[in-house]
Amino acid sequence: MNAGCHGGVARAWPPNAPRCPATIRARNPWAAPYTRAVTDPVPPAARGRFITIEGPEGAGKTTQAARLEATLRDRGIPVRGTREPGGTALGERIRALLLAPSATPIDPLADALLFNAARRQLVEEVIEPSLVAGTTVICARFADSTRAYQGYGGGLPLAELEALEEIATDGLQPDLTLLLDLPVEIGLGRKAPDDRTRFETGFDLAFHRRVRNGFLAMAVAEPGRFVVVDATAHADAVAERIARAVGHLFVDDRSAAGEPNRHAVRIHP
Ligand code: ATM
Repeated sequence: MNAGCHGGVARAWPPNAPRCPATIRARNPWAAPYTRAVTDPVPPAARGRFITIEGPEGAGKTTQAARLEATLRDRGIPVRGTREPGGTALGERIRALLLAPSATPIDPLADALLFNAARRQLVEEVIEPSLVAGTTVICARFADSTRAYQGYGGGLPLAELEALEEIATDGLQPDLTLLLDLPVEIGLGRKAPDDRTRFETGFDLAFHRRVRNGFLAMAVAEPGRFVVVDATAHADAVAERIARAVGHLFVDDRSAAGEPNRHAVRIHP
């Protein structure tokens, strides 16, 4: 036995397991250390973490997603940022269709189907391959947005939306969802007039309040997945809160695996 590319504790590995690419450790610092001979079968990269950022309009999701991505990258964590709707060539085209003002009202189920079509392509093309390769994915909006907007906001039955979501995502769930919460009047007030989409021009305040309350209801229902962050705070304070929550995600993971918490220090934004 020699240390190979992974110094640390020796451990048995199944004989037919795939070989470890030499770059695994460099690409994924969370990959478990172990000792092996160069000919030993080695584990695939640990799966990346899937983090989503949700919330009403004007909560600062794009800014905070970019800050978190930079923070994790600085810590040596392989990370990929993306967004919904969008993130793929098809998704960006669907996004343009969805956000453009419409002369006639668009049925909430038509909206939900289009959001899920974009989601399907994003999961298949970007999210799942990244996670499998050991890359953490940060996605600004995901399936909770469909529940909030088309479900709580638009009145579609949640069970119907969950069935669509299951088909579109193959049951993929975020490891952590950061809900950037703020009163809708403040969020909508932050939007520049030339940045308003169909969702600001075509839906009233009551709709956006139902959306916000929907997000909060989901957070209450799934406290293990959601962390609610006060998005009225200064952007630096929001980033600090997010970094704390994300740090816990990695620390808990390492601890659960019985691994030394090499990265169990605070992740500074
Ligand atoms: P962003 O501008 O936050 O990227 O989102 C575009 C809009 O799409 C957003 N509008 N507002 N207000 C919320 C809306 N949306 C849905 O209605 N359902 C969804 O599933 C998603 C992902 C977004």
